[in-house]
Amino acid sequence: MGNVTILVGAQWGDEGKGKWIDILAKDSDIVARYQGGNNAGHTLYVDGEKVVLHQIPSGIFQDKTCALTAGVVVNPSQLVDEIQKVAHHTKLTPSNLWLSARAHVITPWHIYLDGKREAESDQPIGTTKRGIGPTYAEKANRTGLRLGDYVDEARRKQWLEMMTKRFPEFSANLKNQAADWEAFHGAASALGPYVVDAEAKLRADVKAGKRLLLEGAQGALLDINHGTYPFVTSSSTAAGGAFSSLGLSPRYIDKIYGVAKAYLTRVGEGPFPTELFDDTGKKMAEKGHEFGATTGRPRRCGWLDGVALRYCVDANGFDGIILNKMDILSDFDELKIAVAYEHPELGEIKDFPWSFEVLKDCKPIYKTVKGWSGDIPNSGSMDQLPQEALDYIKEIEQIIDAPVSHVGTGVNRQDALFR
Ligand code: 2SA
Ligand code: GDP
Ligand code: MG
Repeated sequence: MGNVTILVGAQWGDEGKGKWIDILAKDSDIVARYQGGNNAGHTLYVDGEKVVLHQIPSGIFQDKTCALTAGVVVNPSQLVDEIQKVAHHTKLTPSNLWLSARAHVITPWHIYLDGKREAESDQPIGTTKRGIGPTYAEKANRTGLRLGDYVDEARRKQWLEMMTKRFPEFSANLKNQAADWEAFHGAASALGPYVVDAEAKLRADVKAGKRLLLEGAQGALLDINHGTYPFVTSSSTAAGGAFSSLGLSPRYIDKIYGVAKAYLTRVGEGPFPTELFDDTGKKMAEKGHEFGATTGRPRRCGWLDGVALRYCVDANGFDGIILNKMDILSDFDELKIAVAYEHPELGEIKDFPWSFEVLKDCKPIYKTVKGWSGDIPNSGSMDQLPQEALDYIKEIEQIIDAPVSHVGTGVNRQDALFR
């Protein structure tokens, strides 16, 4: 049996990964992020205080060693701010925070390009405008700036000179966003001591038997290869992406968990067959406080999509689904789960389509179950749930062909039910 556990968002992000990483980190030695950047917003409550983490792994409040590996993109000045933000709880030092020298760096230029593309495109993606896409594009183009080079002043300057030669707009950007560039340069000396060969350190520890927990960001439906392209993020969010980012053999895997909301949300553009535009959708958004944890944008809400979730189970090999925010579904007369789609030309579709052009015209075919009223128990065993909630879970398990292993019942680390 391996000693690496992966926790992946099983929908379009914001399933509650932060809270669950905090819970699962208790039984881990190291927690690592393997993709994404400060587009992520992972919310947890520590002693009643709300903390939103964007780059630091959510295991930090269990005092675990934290790492960002090669597949992550890093906003340096924002990371320095975040290290300061958590300092009153956990002091991060080079011994408990490892930043991969191979991770690519987000610069003010990439943030500018992200905003420009969104503004000029006739099909905007609804990005977080954190420069994520342009930074990964630069990486794929083999002209990116890696963290190991960024913290070396001479190599950082060399990269800037190369960019100035390549892009006439680059010099203007250096001037127009002088304050951002100043913060960018200013963070290099602060981050320098944390930048290491994180992958080599992780490999050594995993081989020595330490338990590693991998924290996915965004969600499997936003995966660059397997998500609802082009309405996706620019990284490999799914379980398969984790090992490539780590430079570790997949043979070390133990468990893969998928976190899913008991309903569904999406922030940004792109098709969402079970989206609700009525009072039921509004009720979910209000009760669930569905606003982006990074941008504050309202999240779109709808019923659980069993077709999409079954696809994610299949594409990630989840051992268990963590069904989160179950408390939000109390006091709905009935609950719906999409079991298939109806397409105007293709008829009934049971498998999640690869094309967003098809997905956008799909109407859900629902299975309706009875809801429950009143609060559900906060902690303990899943058996204590009202019969209707147990029936809802059973129905989901049958539709997605995977077990629900945990249930989320509130924002705190103790708000969790176990099988
Ligand atoms: P980007 O910025 O290039 O990664 O955007 C591409 C798409 O990916 C979506 N995306 C997200 N979806 C859900 N949650 C994310 N994090 C924040 C949160 C979002 C926020 O925790 O709430 O605050 O708005 C996240 N990050 C990226 C994005 O909406 C695009 O659809
Ligand atoms: P992440 O990106 O997957 O970590 O999720 P976000 O932090 O973006 O969004 C999840 C939101 O749901 C946060 O505001 C959490 O505090 C909240 N949350 C997490 N788990 C639960 C739960 O079981 N019940 C309720 N009501 N809220 C939860
Ligand atoms: Mg989030």
